[in-house]
Amino acid sequence: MVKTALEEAAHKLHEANSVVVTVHVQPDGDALGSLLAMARHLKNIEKTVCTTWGEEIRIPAHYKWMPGIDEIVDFKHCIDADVLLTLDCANEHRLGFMEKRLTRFSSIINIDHHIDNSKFGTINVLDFSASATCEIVYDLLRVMNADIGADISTLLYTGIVTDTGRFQYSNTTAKALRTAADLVDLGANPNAIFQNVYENLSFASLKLLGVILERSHYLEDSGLVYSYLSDNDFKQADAAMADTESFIDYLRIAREAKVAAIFKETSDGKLKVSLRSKGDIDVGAIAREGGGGGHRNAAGFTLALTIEDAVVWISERIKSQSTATAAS
Ligand SMILES: [Mn+2]
Repeated sequence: MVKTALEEAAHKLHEANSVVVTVHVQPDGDALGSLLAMARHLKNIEKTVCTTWGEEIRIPAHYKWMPGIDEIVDFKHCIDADVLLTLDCANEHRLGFMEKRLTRFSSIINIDHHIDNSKFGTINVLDFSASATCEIVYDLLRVMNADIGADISTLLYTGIVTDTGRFQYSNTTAKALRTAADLVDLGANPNAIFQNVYENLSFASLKLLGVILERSHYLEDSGLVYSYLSDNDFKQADAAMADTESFIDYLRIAREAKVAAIFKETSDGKLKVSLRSKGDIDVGAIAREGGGGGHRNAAGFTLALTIEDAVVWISERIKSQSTATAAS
Protein backbone atom coordinates (compact mmCIF):
# COMPACT_ATOMS: atom_id res chain seq x y z
CA MET A 1 0.00 0.00 0.00
CA VAL A 2 1.27 3.46 -0.85
CA LYS A 3 1.79 5.51 2.26
CA THR A 4 0.33 8.99 2.42
CA ALA A 5 2.58 11.84 3.50
CA LEU A 6 0.70 11.90 6.83
CA GLU A 7 1.46 8.21 7.42
CA GLU A 8 5.10 8.69 6.44
CA ALA A 9 5.41 11.60 8.86
CA ALA A 10 3.73 9.60 11.64
CA HIS A 11 6.08 6.66 11.01
CA LYS A 12 9.18 8.86 11.00
CA LEU A 13 8.15 10.55 14.26
CA HIS A 14 7.42 7.21 15.93
CA GLU A 15 10.87 5.95 14.91
CA ALA A 16 12.72 9.05 16.11
CA ASN A 17 14.17 9.42 19.59
CA SER A 18 14.65 13.18 19.41
CA VAL A 19 12.80 15.92 17.55
CA VAL A 20 13.36 19.65 17.13
CA VAL A 21 9.96 21.29 16.59
CA THR A 22 9.95 24.75 15.02
CA VAL A 23 7.78 27.33 13.25
CA HIS A 24 8.10 30.54 11.25
CA VAL A 25 9.56 33.64 12.89
CA GLN A 26 7.09 36.07 14.46
CA PRO A 27 4.73 33.18 15.08
CA ASP A 28 0.97 33.72 15.03
CA GLY A 29 -1.73 31.69 16.78
CA ASP A 30 -1.60 28.88 14.22
CA ALA A 31 2.20 28.58 14.41
CA LEU A 32 2.21 28.59 18.22
CA GLY A 33 -0.77 26.23 18.44
CA SER A 34 0.73 23.66 16.08
CA LEU A 35 4.19 24.00 17.66
CA LEU A 36 2.99 23.46 21.21
CA ALA A 37 0.48 20.72 20.29
CA MET A 38 3.13 18.66 18.48
CA ALA A 39 5.69 19.28 21.22
CA ARG A 40 3.20 18.16 23.86
CA HIS A 41 2.27 14.97 22.02
CA LEU A 42 5.90 14.04 21.29
CA LYS A 43 6.78 14.56 24.97
CA ASN A 44 3.76 12.44 25.95
CA ILE A 45 5.18 9.56 23.91
CA GLU A 46 8.61 9.92 25.56
CA LYS A 47 10.52 11.67 22.77
CA THR A 48 13.29 14.15 23.54
CA VAL A 49 11.84 17.43 22.24
CA CYS A 50 13.34 20.86 21.65
CA THR A 51 10.65 23.51 21.01
CA THR A 52 11.85 26.71 19.40
CA TRP A 53 11.96 29.14 16.48
CA GLY A 54 14.81 30.95 14.79
CA GLU A 55 14.91 34.36 16.45
CA GLU A 56 14.88 35.87 19.90
CA ILE A 57 11.86 34.31 21.65
CA ARG A 58 9.21 36.91 22.43
CA ILE A 59 5.65 35.83 23.15
CA PRO A 60 2.82 38.26 22.37
CA ALA A 61 0.74 38.96 25.50
CA HIS A 62 -2.40 37.41 24.01
CA TYR A 63 -0.61 34.07 23.55
CA LYS A 64 1.24 33.87 26.87
CA TRP A 65 -1.52 31.75 28.41
CA MET A 66 -1.12 28.88 25.92
CA PRO A 67 -0.40 25.48 27.55
CA GLY A 68 3.32 24.67 27.32
CA ILE A 69 4.39 28.19 26.34
CA ASP A 70 7.07 28.14 29.11
CA GLU A 71 8.71 25.11 27.47
CA ILE A 72 9.88 27.10 24.42
CA VAL A 73 13.66 27.52 24.44
CA ASP A 74 16.18 29.60 22.51
CA PHE A 75 17.14 28.03 19.17
CA LYS A 76 20.78 27.88 20.30
CA HIS A 77 19.78 24.96 22.54
CA CYS A 78 18.23 22.99 19.66
CA ILE A 79 21.22 21.70 17.76
CA ASP A 80 20.90 18.04 16.78
CA ALA A 81 18.01 15.62 16.62
CA ASP A 82 16.81 12.69 14.54
CA VAL A 83 14.08 14.84 12.98
CA LEU A 84 13.45 18.52 12.39
CA LEU A 85 9.70 19.15 12.33
CA THR A 86 8.68 22.49 10.81
CA LEU A 87 5.12 23.77 11.12
CA ASP A 88 3.24 26.55 9.29
CA CYS A 89 6.44 27.51 7.52
CA ALA A 90 6.16 28.19 3.77
CA ASN A 91 9.89 28.22 3.00
CA GLU A 92 13.40 27.99 4.44
CA HIS A 93 13.75 31.74 4.92
CA ARG A 94 10.76 31.89 7.21
CA LEU A 95 12.74 29.69 9.62
CA GLY A 96 14.94 32.64 10.55
CA PHE A 97 18.21 31.46 12.08
CA MET A 98 17.01 27.84 11.93
CA GLU A 99 17.50 28.01 8.15
CA LYS A 100 21.27 27.77 8.60
CA ARG A 101 20.81 24.56 10.60
CA LEU A 102 18.73 22.71 8.00
CA THR A 103 21.75 20.76 6.71
CA ARG A 104 22.34 19.28 10.18
CA PHE A 105 19.13 17.27 9.91
CA SER A 106 18.87 14.18 7.74
CA SER A 107 15.08 14.15 8.16
CA ILE A 108 12.95 17.27 7.85
CA ILE A 109 9.18 16.98 8.12
CA ASN A 110 7.51 20.06 6.65
CA ILE A 111 3.83 20.40 7.63
CA ASP A 112 2.08 23.42 6.17
CA HIS A 113 -0.95 24.89 4.41
CA HIS A 114 0.60 27.84 2.49
CA ILE A 115 -0.02 27.49 -1.23
CA ASP A 116 3.51 28.71 -2.07
CA ASN A 117 5.28 26.15 0.15
CA SER A 118 8.72 25.44 -1.31
CA LYS A 119 8.67 21.72 -0.29
CA PHE A 120 12.00 21.99 1.53
CA GLY A 121 11.32 18.91 3.68
CA THR A 122 12.40 15.32 3.15
CA ILE A 123 8.74 14.58 3.95
CA ASN A 124 6.27 17.29 2.94
CA VAL A 125 2.79 17.14 4.44
CA LEU A 126 1.04 19.90 2.54
CA ASP A 127 -2.69 20.52 2.48
CA PHE A 128 -3.61 23.77 0.77
CA SER A 129 -7.29 23.29 1.55
CA ALA A 130 -6.57 23.22 5.29
CA SER A 131 -7.70 26.37 7.08
CA ALA A 132 -4.73 26.20 9.43
CA THR A 133 -1.65 24.09 10.03
CA CYS A 134 -3.40 23.09 13.26
CA GLU A 135 -6.07 21.36 11.15
CA ILE A 136 -3.35 19.20 9.51
CA VAL A 137 -1.72 18.55 12.90
CA TYR A 138 -5.09 17.26 14.15
CA ASP A 139 -5.18 14.81 11.21
CA LEU A 140 -1.59 13.75 11.96
CA LEU A 141 -2.30 13.22 15.66
CA ARG A 142 -5.26 11.02 14.70
CA VAL A 143 -3.00 8.95 12.44
CA MET A 144 -0.51 8.73 15.33
CA ASN A 145 -3.30 7.51 17.66
CA ALA A 146 -2.47 10.40 19.97
CA ASP A 147 -4.19 10.94 23.25
CA ILE A 148 -5.68 14.37 22.55
CA GLY A 149 -6.58 15.95 25.87
CA ALA A 150 -7.79 19.40 26.88
CA ASP A 151 -4.39 21.06 26.41
CA ILE A 152 -3.73 19.80 22.89
CA SER A 153 -7.32 20.53 21.79
CA THR A 154 -7.07 24.04 23.24
CA LEU A 155 -3.84 24.64 21.28
CA LEU A 156 -5.23 23.32 18.00
CA TYR A 157 -8.53 25.19 18.36
CA THR A 158 -6.55 28.41 18.95
CA GLY A 159 -4.71 27.94 15.64
CA ILE A 160 -7.91 27.33 13.71
CA VAL A 161 -9.89 30.16 15.30
CA THR A 162 -7.10 32.69 14.64
CA ASP A 163 -6.22 31.59 11.08
CA THR A 164 -9.91 31.62 10.05
CA GLY A 165 -10.57 35.02 11.65
CA ARG A 166 -12.93 33.42 14.15
CA PHE A 167 -14.46 31.18 11.48
CA GLN A 168 -15.26 34.02 9.10
CA TYR A 169 -12.54 34.20 6.43
CA SER A 170 -12.88 32.43 3.09
CA ASN A 171 -10.80 29.48 4.36
CA THR A 172 -13.58 28.54 6.81
CA THR A 173 -14.51 25.17 5.36
CA ALA A 174 -16.92 22.57 6.70
CA LYS A 175 -13.85 20.52 7.64
CA ALA A 176 -12.40 23.41 9.64
CA LEU A 177 -15.68 23.67 11.55
CA ARG A 178 -15.90 19.90 12.06
CA THR A 179 -12.33 19.78 13.33
CA ALA A 180 -13.11 22.65 15.70
CA ALA A 181 -16.21 20.80 16.91
CA ASP A 182 -14.14 17.65 17.55
CA LEU A 183 -11.67 19.77 19.52
CA VAL A 184 -14.49 21.18 21.66
CA ASP A 185 -15.61 17.61 22.35
CA LEU A 186 -12.04 16.85 23.40
CA GLY A 187 -11.87 19.73 25.87
CA ALA A 188 -11.22 23.04 24.08
CA ASN A 189 -13.26 25.88 25.59
CA PRO A 190 -14.18 28.38 22.82
CA ASN A 191 -15.21 31.17 25.19
CA ALA A 192 -12.08 30.96 27.33
CA ILE A 193 -9.89 30.92 24.20
CA PHE A 194 -11.80 33.89 22.74
CA GLN A 195 -11.27 35.92 25.89
CA ASN A 196 -7.59 35.03 26.11
CA VAL A 197 -6.88 35.86 22.47
CA TYR A 198 -9.33 38.61 21.56
CA GLU A 199 -10.20 40.35 24.81
CA ASN A 200 -6.67 40.59 26.10
CA LEU A 201 -5.53 43.90 24.65
CA SER A 202 -3.72 46.31 26.95
CA PHE A 203 -5.49 49.64 27.32
CA ALA A 204 -2.42 51.30 25.72
CA SER A 205 -2.90 49.13 22.64
CA LEU A 206 -6.60 49.97 22.55
CA LYS A 207 -5.60 53.64 22.29
CA LEU A 208 -3.31 52.71 19.39
CA LEU A 209 -6.31 51.17 17.64
CA GLY A 210 -7.94 54.60 17.98
CA VAL A 211 -4.89 56.18 16.33
CA ILE A 212 -5.06 53.69 13.45
CA LEU A 213 -8.76 54.35 12.82
CA GLU A 214 -8.32 58.12 13.06
CA ARG A 215 -5.50 58.06 10.50
CA SER A 216 -7.15 55.69 8.04
CA HIS A 217 -7.46 56.63 4.35
CA TYR A 218 -9.57 55.27 1.53
CA LEU A 219 -8.44 55.31 -2.10
CA GLU A 220 -11.46 55.04 -4.34
CA ASP A 221 -9.62 54.05 -7.53
CA SER A 222 -8.03 50.93 -6.02
CA GLY A 223 -10.37 50.17 -3.11
CA LEU A 224 -7.47 50.31 -0.66
CA VAL A 225 -8.18 51.28 2.95
CA TYR A 226 -4.95 51.86 4.82
CA SER A 227 -3.45 53.30 7.94
CA TYR A 228 -0.07 53.37 9.66
CA LEU A 229 1.79 53.42 12.94
CA SER A 230 5.21 54.93 13.48
CA ASP A 231 7.96 53.72 15.73
CA ASN A 232 7.18 56.70 17.93
CA ASP A 233 3.53 55.62 18.30
CA PHE A 234 4.68 52.29 19.73
CA LYS A 235 7.05 54.02 22.12
CA GLN A 236 4.46 56.52 23.30
CA ALA A 237 1.84 53.86 23.87
CA ASP A 238 4.38 51.42 25.33
CA ALA A 239 2.86 48.76 23.07
CA ALA A 240 4.52 46.00 21.08
CA MET A 241 4.06 45.36 17.37
CA ALA A 242 2.50 41.96 18.13
CA ASP A 243 -0.28 43.65 20.15
CA THR A 244 -1.51 45.31 16.97
CA GLU A 245 -1.80 42.09 14.93
CA SER A 246 -5.62 42.14 14.82
CA PHE A 247 -6.07 45.85 14.04
CA ILE A 248 -6.15 45.34 10.30
CA ASP A 249 -9.48 43.55 10.65
CA TYR A 250 -11.04 46.86 11.69
CA LEU A 251 -10.03 48.44 8.36
CA ARG A 252 -11.43 45.53 6.37
CA ILE A 253 -14.93 46.03 7.77
CA ALA A 254 -15.45 49.17 5.67
CA ARG A 255 -17.86 48.29 2.86
CA GLU A 256 -15.59 50.18 0.45
CA ALA A 257 -12.51 48.13 1.31
CA LYS A 258 -11.31 45.66 -1.31
CA VAL A 259 -7.94 45.52 0.37
CA ALA A 260 -6.89 46.72 3.82
CA ALA A 261 -3.30 47.64 4.62
CA ILE A 262 -1.48 48.62 7.76
CA PHE A 263 2.04 50.00 7.58
CA LYS A 264 4.27 49.74 10.60
CA GLU A 265 7.64 51.41 10.81
CA THR A 266 10.26 49.06 12.17
CA SER A 267 13.16 50.26 14.31
CA ASP A 268 15.58 49.83 11.37
CA GLY A 269 13.61 52.31 9.26
CA LYS A 270 11.78 49.81 7.06
CA LEU A 271 8.07 49.44 6.51
CA LYS A 272 6.30 46.27 7.62
CA VAL A 273 3.15 45.84 5.53
CA SER A 274 0.13 43.72 6.44
CA LEU A 275 -2.48 43.14 3.74
CA ARG A 276 -5.96 41.64 3.86
CA SER A 277 -8.43 41.27 1.03
CA LYS A 278 -12.11 40.47 1.10
CA GLY A 279 -12.81 39.29 -2.41
CA ASP A 280 -10.94 38.38 -5.55
CA ILE A 281 -7.75 40.34 -4.96
CA ASP A 282 -4.86 37.97 -4.25
CA VAL A 283 -2.78 39.84 -1.68
CA GLY A 284 -0.51 36.78 -1.34
CA ALA A 285 0.69 37.44 -4.91
CA ILE A 286 1.29 41.12 -4.11
CA ALA A 287 3.24 40.18 -0.98
CA ARG A 288 5.38 37.68 -2.89
CA GLU A 289 6.24 40.38 -5.42
CA GLY A 290 7.40 42.46 -2.47
CA GLY A 291 9.59 39.64 -1.15
CA GLY A 292 7.11 38.36 1.45
CA GLY A 293 4.38 35.76 1.41
CA GLY A 294 1.08 34.57 2.77
CA HIS A 295 -2.33 33.49 1.68
CA ARG A 296 -4.75 34.79 -0.93
CA ASN A 297 -6.63 36.89 1.61
CA ALA A 298 -3.94 37.55 4.23
CA ALA A 299 -0.30 38.32 3.59
CA GLY A 300 2.63 40.43 4.66
CA PHE A 301 6.00 41.74 3.58
CA THR A 302 8.59 44.40 4.30
CA LEU A 303 9.37 47.31 1.95
CA ALA A 304 12.17 49.82 1.93
CA LEU A 305 9.81 52.58 0.75
CA THR A 306 8.07 55.59 2.27
CA ILE A 307 4.40 55.12 3.15
CA GLU A 308 3.38 57.35 0.20
CA ASP A 309 5.39 55.24 -2.27
CA ALA A 310 4.21 51.98 -0.72
CA VAL A 311 0.58 53.08 -1.11
CA VAL A 312 1.16 53.78 -4.82
CA TRP A 313 3.05 50.49 -5.28
CA ILE A 314 0.23 48.44 -3.71
CA SER A 315 -2.61 50.39 -5.38
CA GLU A 316 -1.11 49.77 -8.82
CA ARG A 317 -1.03 46.05 -8.18
CA ILE A 318 -4.62 45.97 -6.90
CA LYS A 319 -5.75 47.89 -9.98
CA SER A 320 -3.95 45.61 -12.42
CA GLN A 321 -5.42 42.53 -10.71
CA SER A 322 -8.91 44.12 -10.81
CA THR A 323 -8.51 44.79 -14.56
CA ALA A 324 -7.33 41.22 -15.18
CA THR A 325 -10.27 39.81 -13.19
CA ALA A 326 -12.78 42.01 -15.00
CA ALA A 327 -11.37 40.94 -18.40
CA SER A 328 -11.51 37.20 -17.73
MN1 LIG B 1 -1.24 29.17 9.34
